[in-house]
Amino acid sequence: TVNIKINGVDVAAPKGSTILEAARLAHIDIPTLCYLKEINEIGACRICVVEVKGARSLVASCVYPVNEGMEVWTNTPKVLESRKKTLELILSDHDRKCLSCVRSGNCELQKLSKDFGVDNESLYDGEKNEYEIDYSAAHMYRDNNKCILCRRCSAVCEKIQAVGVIGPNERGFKTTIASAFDMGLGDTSCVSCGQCIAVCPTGAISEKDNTAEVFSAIADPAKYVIVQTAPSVRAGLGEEFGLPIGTNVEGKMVAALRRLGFDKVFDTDLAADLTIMEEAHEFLDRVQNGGKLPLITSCSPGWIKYCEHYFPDMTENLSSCKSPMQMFGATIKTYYAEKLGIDPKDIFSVAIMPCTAKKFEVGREDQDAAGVPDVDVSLTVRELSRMIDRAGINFLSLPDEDFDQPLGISTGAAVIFGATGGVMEAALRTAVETLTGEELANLDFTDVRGIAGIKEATYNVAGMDVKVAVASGLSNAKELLTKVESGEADYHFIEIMGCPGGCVNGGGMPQVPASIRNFTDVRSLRAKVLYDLDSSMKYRKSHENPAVKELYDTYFGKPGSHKAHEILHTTYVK
Ligand code: HC0
Repeated sequence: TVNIKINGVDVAAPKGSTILEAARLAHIDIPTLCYLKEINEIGACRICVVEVKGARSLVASCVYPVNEGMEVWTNTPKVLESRKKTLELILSDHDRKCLSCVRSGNCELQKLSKDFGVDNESLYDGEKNEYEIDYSAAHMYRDNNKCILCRRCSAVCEKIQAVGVIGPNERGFKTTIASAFDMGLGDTSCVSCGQCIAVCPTGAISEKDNTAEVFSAIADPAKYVIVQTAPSVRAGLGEEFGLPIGTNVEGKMVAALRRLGFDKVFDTDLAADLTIMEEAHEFLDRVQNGGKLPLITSCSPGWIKYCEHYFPDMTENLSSCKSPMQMFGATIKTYYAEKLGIDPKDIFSVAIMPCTAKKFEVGREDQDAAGVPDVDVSLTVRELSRMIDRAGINFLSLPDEDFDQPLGISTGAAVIFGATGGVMEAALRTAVETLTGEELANLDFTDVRGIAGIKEATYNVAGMDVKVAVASGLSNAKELLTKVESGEADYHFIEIMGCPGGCVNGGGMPQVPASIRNFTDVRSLRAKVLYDLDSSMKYRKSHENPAVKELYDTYFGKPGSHKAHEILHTTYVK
């Protein structure tokens, strides 16, 4: 350890710590703006400056390492004045329409301005840049008038997602975050993962808001409006209403959706079970009949788009299964429409997802089993919370309610889809029992759990060594697939999720400010909600789901049937 003094108090910090990290040990939060741990450590914005005895000027605490005997002051008038001035300078080229901003109330710039006593936002006004808003992408827009050039978005895009379609253009006062040649984002190979939205401190990047369409559909007496909710939504929605990260709000979420006026509130988890039935069948079929291996999961639309753009030769490895969201939508507009005697055109199908790429996915080709889109609108968790607020629903005081039946029945295997490794574990539970014909003694495949970017395991199943791998975050996917392409690795089955940690850390989840994100493992806290649910559920294997059995008995026949293929499977483009 290294012994230092912060504001006169002795602190022993691990060697190699930054002043920012050491200050946390002394119960002092130094404010940051550009700093994102392991993603953007550039010490550029100067909000985190502190005084260090003997240093010629204020230092950026996010990148400055501690040394034995160092003396640091985090809140002298000089420090506080410097932070205030930095904020005033940022605001001098910021559009400041805070009242109508999508981030009003959880904007990091707004909070810092208040904390540091900015009392004249226009103090340094002069020439101002004016930018057109970029609406060209299917899932989001970029408003550079609100961009503070922190580079958190471009760092996550390039380093974590290996996509790199946005970055700084021009120099000095003219610097903007944009795509090469100022192309619209929709014209680039952006994969719609939304990780840039998740890390943006201001309202410069946001999902396209589709809430008005949903309010209209609910108000239209001619529409039968059905909503489904993804596994991770229950593990994140509570944060929007002030609950701690890692709170399960499944019951209140269902109650809120019912009060918003949806005709049926169903669970995407049921379709996750259906996906496992189809995908496990596909896997066994490929193994037994010499099909293309490794089989790679296809439920994460950001990953699918990445594969199509960056690994086009591997699209044949992708499972032909639609994602659970799309399978659910397709089942609603075929099986359920028939059951209710409603024309699928009169059903409006809404999905609540922790994902922005799902907004792109709903419009993909070959996602319209009944001749109309399987899913009409996909909303992020943030949009759902906006709807709940707008409708005046007091979320925290709601009772816990259950999903509607029969399409609300699910299993533990399904709910863990939201965490990296969950789809693999769910598939193994079903594939192993199918292959061996015996009941598993232990359902927990712990080797594929946890937030490591790449996980590998080998399981001996009925005499065969099955090699599996799991990757989340697209730079990890790239690393894994590069090894597969070169022949360095030979797996049978791979799960890939576009976002690091899986859907629990999706681009459509509540935005967690850097002040929390830098010191808390948000992914694990949210994933724990799903694993706790799994271990408490009556059914923990997809093939045990009674609603899924009923669907096969009365409609699809068996996994991999012709009808299942027509409705539940899809194709890809190279
Ligand atoms: Fe996911 Fe899904 S698990 S992609 O991460 O497979 O978004 O939560 O809904 O479709 O089920 C997201 C989450 C889903 C789908 C499921 C899968």
